[in-house]
Amino acid sequence: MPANLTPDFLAAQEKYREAKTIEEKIAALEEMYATLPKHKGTEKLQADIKSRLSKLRNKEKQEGKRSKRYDEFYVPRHGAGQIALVGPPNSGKSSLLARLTAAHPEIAEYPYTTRIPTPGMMEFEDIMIQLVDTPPITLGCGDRSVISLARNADAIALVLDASDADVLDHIDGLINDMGKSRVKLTGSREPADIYEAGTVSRRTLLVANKVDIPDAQVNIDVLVELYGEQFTVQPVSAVTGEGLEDLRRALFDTLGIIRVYAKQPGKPPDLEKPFTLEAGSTLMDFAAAVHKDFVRKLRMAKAWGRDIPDGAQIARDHVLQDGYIVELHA
Ligand SMILES: Nc1nc2c(ncn2[C@@H]2O[C@H](COP(=O)(O)OP(=O)(O)OP(=O)(O)O)[C@@H](O)[C@H]2O)c(=O)[nH]1
Ligand SMILES: [Mg+2]
Repeated sequence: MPANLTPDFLAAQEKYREAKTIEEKIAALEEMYATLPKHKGTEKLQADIKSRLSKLRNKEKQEGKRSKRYDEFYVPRHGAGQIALVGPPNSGKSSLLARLTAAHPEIAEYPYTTRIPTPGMMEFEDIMIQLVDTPPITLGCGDRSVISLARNADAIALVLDASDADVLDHIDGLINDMGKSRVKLTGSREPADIYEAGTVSRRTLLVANKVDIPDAQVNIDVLVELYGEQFTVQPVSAVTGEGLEDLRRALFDTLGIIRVYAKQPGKPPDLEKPFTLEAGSTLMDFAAAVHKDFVRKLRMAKAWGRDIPDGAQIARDHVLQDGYIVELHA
């Protein structure tokens, strides 16, 4: 590996590693190529990037030729994160999307109403989170297109009809079907790490909908008993609105992100538009998000947050918390 790779290149390489879709991979490789110093020492790397790019472009063309259904199941990510609402027929996925966002999905008392994914933006305090309503998953049939959408999302909300006597079969079946397609559902308390080669983990929230129906509470008690250790179970009613505000926060928590507010020296902080970072991010991750030049130029930083004295100077590897205000000095 040539020693003189620039921070821009390394940042693009990191993007490539994290890229989930072909489009994201191509964009990251193009950026890697553009930021790679072109000299004899990097010739092999240049060739390697070019060959990966051409393979991915071919693959993109091939997939473009597939049916329209494929495209309809790719939902570009917007806002601070994307959460797929997944579940059995009639559990209330579309009703929840309609309640939490400005989207107008079709809602009906018969099953299999939703045919294609429908996105909507949910406000949570000062950020927007994208929710994607999906067609129902029929147990055992492992609908590949919904599962691959869930795999591409940042997190998953399993929407269950808590009043349904078969709710336990549904959750077992969903976890099983996802597992067969190599998507491991993890609770919000576990690290969302790669589980094993070829398998991705996705943080998952269990949404127990229809709590307004009298039979629901007994089932929720059993759900909490069996799955409450691993997953957060959020009771809600899309009809009465009970639990909806708690659901917004639970969805935010499931994403595993923090909000950090930038402050320029001598000016008040920008409390309107936080940066969103993965939980566990450090000062340097924040600096890179504000501007790539800060990765090289940062001299020191002051911060305000619940676990530190006001304006404390923090180290480069200091782990930031949700709500931090950070002042970077170049
Ligand atoms: N009582 C009650 N009914 C609900 C609730 N949420 C949804 N429903 C009803 O359940 C039925 C199905 O709702 P949808 O939102 O279409 O369910 P879905 O999961 O999107 O259904 P598919 O698209 O077929 O998978 C509709 O008749 C809704 O009015 C709820 O919290 N309480
Ligand atoms: Mg629906």
